[in-house]
Amino acid sequence: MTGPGLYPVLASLHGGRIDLLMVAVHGVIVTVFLGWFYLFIFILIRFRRAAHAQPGGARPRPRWLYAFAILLLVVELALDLGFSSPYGVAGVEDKLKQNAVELRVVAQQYAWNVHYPGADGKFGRTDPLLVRNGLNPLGLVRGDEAAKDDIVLLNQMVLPVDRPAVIYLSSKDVIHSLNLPEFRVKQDAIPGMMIPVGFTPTMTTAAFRKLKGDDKRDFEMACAQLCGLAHFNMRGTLTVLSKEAFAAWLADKTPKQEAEEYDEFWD
Ligand SMILES: [Cu+2]
Repeated sequence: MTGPGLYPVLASLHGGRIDLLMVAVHGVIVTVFLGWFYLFIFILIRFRRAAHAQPGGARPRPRWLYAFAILLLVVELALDLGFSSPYGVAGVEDKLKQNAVELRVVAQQYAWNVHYPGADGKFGRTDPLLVRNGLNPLGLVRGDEAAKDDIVLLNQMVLPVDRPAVIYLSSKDVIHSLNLPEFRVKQDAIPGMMIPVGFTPTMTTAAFRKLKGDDKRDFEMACAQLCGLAHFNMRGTLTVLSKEAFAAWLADKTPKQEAEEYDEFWD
């Protein structure tokens, strides 16, 4: 299923099922297409003009033909309803119960802002009036007690391996889409909405690099929704660390460091 060239490397718990779904959907679509196509060809030949020169009058109407058409309709309806159930959102509740890492990702033209609640596990208050590209891209109220230890990163997401993660996805301006191909995660970021996305990384960046034979390779965090002129440039990296390394990284990040990184990017 994840052979070379067919799919990206698989690095999440649920990803195998997404890959299977892709194959299943295409299989079903081909079957339904062939069904309708067969019916079309059959009707062309069976009811051709030479055989039925006069319109009206008694015409052969085989029962099986109706049954066949109804069967196709039922299959399609079942697929439409079945595949449109919001699986991704339903999975989030479970993940939160399993001590998930929670983070916010706020998209904007053209960057990903990644917000960790810090040691207290509480996201600090934000105020749109405080938003400044550079020093305070999310408008974090630094005086707020919950905001003091919050970490805000630019185009960089860091997660621990084998632990569920829940991302609360939103956007500051237009519709973007968070795409993590190796994790089979793709979710639109919509202004005015906070959309939770849950998944569990199963491969560290170190293991990924080894697999690819490239010690600079990173998991990509890309925008999958054409969102403006620099859409192509809206990309970052997702680093997956061992649980211990993640804890150490989190403890090490201070608000001051990240402020300097921001200034460089927006200059
Ligand atoms: Cu975008």
